[in-house]
Amino acid sequence: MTTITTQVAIIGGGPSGLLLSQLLNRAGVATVILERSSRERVLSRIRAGILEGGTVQLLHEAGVGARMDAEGIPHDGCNLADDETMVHIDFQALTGKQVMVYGQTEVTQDLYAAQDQQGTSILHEVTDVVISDLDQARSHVDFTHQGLRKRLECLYVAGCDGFHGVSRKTIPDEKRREFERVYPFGWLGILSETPPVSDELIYSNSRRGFALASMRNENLVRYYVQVPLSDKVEDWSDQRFWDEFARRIPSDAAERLVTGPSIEKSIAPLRSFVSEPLRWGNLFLVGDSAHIVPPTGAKGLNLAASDVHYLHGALVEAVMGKGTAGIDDYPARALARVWKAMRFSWQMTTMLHRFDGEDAFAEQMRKATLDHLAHSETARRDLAENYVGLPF
Ligand code: RFL
Ligand code: PHB
Repeated sequence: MTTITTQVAIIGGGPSGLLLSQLLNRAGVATVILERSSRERVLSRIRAGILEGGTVQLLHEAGVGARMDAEGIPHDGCNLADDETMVHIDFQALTGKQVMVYGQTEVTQDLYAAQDQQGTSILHEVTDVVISDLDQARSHVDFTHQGLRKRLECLYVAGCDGFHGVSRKTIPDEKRREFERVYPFGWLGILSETPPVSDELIYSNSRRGFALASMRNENLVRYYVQVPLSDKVEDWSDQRFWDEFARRIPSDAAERLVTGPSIEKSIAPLRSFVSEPLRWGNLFLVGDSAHIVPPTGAKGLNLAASDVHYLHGALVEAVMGKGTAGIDDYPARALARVWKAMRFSWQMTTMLHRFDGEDAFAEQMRKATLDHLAHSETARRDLAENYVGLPF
């Protein structure tokens, strides 16, 4: 069996794995990335759109900020609405901070380009990954690539393989504690080459259910509607989507709505999930492999970035023989931030969605929350502080 030696083996070539690898390489640490899908498939997934300031800064640190600076759109605020009210959350005035509209696809593409330049070995379409010897000085990752069984020998393993990956499951069941909330609805999202209905995002809690108007650039929109989990993409023609979306956003926005063919359409279930511990011997879980948030707070990709922030410097120190204090602290530092983003994402989800079978009390609570936001600068500042991202 071929054995490849490296310092840090990275399972998963999504944003977490690529960003961690890029930062480690720039600090002189060698990595190999194992990715289950082809590069084209990774780049075809349409996901996050909003980057916190801390994420933007970390991408600069990784040397991948140039295209983001040129093509990303800084946003100073967003809007929360119901059928009667629209509340503007002015991030800039309330916190002095902004967020950046720049798609996850673009971030991933920039990271692949940078990793190619570094000459990092990224093996695609890898299967049957088995992680072992995590309590030994040298750990191993066995896998199949191009029909051959191969072995990676390394000092540390980073589990960046998302919710369905193998890394988390390498930790024995009886040693893992999982916290989960599955929401009884999903988001149907479309991408369409049309101008945005509004300069800023609109999160709309209508009587017909939630809708979100987001964007990627001045001629590319990303719009979502809340749908029952039983719905299939095939149930939603473009016409049905546009009709429903127009009825769920504030009427003045609906009047400005420009429709067109969708170029992508998909349904994502909503879930809150945390798995502890984040460390098992020489294995560290990063990003969606350890935690999932519902997208209502735009936090998933940003949490992946904050995990990478905490871990990369700590791994550099450990690999360079400068001590293990950093990697020992990683789980506690990362989780403290993760749980606060969990709380915010859960609160935004509860505030903005209709739950099947809910009573009139739940509806009044949502109305009162929005009314409170409309009249209290303190409440708006609290929301803004969380939305732009708590400090790393
Ligand atoms: P990923 O992106 O899932 O990447 C994991 C990679 O690992 C590979 N993999 C394996 N490789 C080798 N061996 C195995 N056994 C493997 N199993 C899996 C996979 O092929 C994949 O390439 O996790 P990562 O890198 O941690 O990144 C996390 C983010 O992708 C995720 O948190 C965000 O997309 C969440 N999210 C949002 N986050 C934000 O910060 N802002 C947003 O506005 C936002 N909007 C969203 C979102 C997620 C959404 N969906 C579809 C869940 C909107 C949506 C609709
Ligand atoms: C997106 O643009 O895809 C997006 C924006 C904000 C969210 C979720 C998704 O909260």
